Amino acid sequence: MGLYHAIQRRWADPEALHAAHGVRRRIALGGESELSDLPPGGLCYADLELRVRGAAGMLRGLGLRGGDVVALQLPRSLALVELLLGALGIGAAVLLVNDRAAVPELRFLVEDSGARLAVVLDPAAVGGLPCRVLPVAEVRERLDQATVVDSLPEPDDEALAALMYTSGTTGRPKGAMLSHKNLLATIQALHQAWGWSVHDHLLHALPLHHIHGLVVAQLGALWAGARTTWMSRFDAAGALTLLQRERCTVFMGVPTFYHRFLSLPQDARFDLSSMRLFTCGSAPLPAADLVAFRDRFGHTILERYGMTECGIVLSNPLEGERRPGSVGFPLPGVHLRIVDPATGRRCETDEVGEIRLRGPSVTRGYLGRAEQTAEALVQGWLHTGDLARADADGYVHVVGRIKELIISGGFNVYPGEVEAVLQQAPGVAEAAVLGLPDADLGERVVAALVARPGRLVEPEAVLSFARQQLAAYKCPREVVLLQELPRNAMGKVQKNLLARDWPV
Ligand code: MLC
Ligand code: AMP
Repeated sequence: MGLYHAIQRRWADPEALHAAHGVRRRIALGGESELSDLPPGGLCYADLELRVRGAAGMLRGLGLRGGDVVALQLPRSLALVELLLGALGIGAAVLLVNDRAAVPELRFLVEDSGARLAVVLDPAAVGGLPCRVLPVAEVRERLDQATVVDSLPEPDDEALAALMYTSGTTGRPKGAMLSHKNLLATIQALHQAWGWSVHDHLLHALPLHHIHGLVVAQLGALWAGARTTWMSRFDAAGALTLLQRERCTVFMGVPTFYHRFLSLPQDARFDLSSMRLFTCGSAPLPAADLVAFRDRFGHTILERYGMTECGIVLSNPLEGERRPGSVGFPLPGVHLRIVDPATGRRCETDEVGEIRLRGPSVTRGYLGRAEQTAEALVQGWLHTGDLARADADGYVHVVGRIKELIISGGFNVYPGEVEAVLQQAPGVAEAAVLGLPDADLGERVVAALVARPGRLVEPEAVLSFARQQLAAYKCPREVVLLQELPRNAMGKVQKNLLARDWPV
């Protein structure tokens, strides 16, 4: 089953969507498009489908075929959805790129993925790479003039649908290969578990280049035949105002979103009576925030756990207790083990071990990275690098990580990637990057630097160098200069000491 074909069949089948009059006349997408390419009242499903078939025609016209990779670096827009579904429709795979990625990040992704076509904001950024380049500025006109394709042969469900890049411990990101089947498994499991229906109305404020905003939120809503209202940049008061005004039913966020709701003045009041579901994930939601949100806004946030490599795999229940500090239970079809990472022994109740998973949503590996694939996937089990315990009722609680990962505002930051950049900054000999607790962002990125002998290091110069190389959320918020980094007997930098004594 191809992902677009499966979605399209649902739109065509009113029974499947429990809609007496069919879903096609309903509004699919509305709200703020950063390219201003949505009609004022939003776009209905029938029109969206026609446009996707136009995008398929345009992509074919540019020489794209099944199996090719298309890199899409577009801001939130109808064009992005058309190209995404059009590419899937012709059996091509998509690579979604942050529209605020730094130039070296974008170049790396386009090159590493072997993209045949790159739709990018600034064509100069990918100059010299062996792919066809289409500037975003030209996309709308091309899509509007495209010839609609009638017949789209269905890709195999094992075919590559998306390359989703996630960083590694040693610097460069690696592309998790997700098949049509992988993505469908997440979408279908959540459709059941979260009770999506054609009557739902999602307020969408997450970035569209990650599994959360793209698959869980956007494709989840399109699969359901629900309505989506877009918000281009999240702001807390604006989001609650929209939930109230648009009578939305579903909202999905990272913990920072909820922290910002709770930081609004106490006298800010919103009518959230239309809402049926607030979900949270991508980083740990403090139990206190779940409780405070319930007390103040009258809704119990449903926390769930996932990872690019496997989609969403654990979730608190829709009906029944949503336990604060817990990510709930495995979704149907997901096999979970919590094991002692050193021995592989299964942990007892309340004993902390690594989360290992297997199931239909789990990636087959990283593009062109056999070694890292073999480390992450052992006999079909995904080693997540996250630490958790299951309580006596089976609720899973994520308690930490084995992997060196900072999650800031719900975005993953790999210290190794940032250190590699900082070490090339003027005058810098060594860099250690770590995450410190932060009420708003969960964790904030900070760096300790050591200068080259006889060289002066200007923190401002280092930061502006980093800004050229890295997306803003990866750049350190604080920098300290040290004579040397604390190391253990093995020579390994003791980041725990840096964190304990910060600002060292
Ligand atoms: C924000 N920043 C970005 C960015 N969005 N930088 C590059 N690309 C983007 N898309 C930068 C801001 O410019 C700022 O840097 C810094 O991040 C911190 O942001 P802030 O100024 O404090 O706030 P804000 O810009 O409002 O961003 C906060 C946020 C954002 C919460 C809105 O972090 C966000 O959208 N987070 C969602 C992340 C997400 O969707 N993750 C899902 C991963 S999938 P500066 O220097 O300009 O101040 C996954 C699997 C799963 O994990 O389980 O879901
Ligand atoms: P990514 O690689 O961007 O998909 O991020 C996946 C990582 O986010 C996981 O390995 C976890 O560390 C983290 N994560 C996602 N959801 C949760 C959650 N609800 N609680 C704690 N950590 C989470």
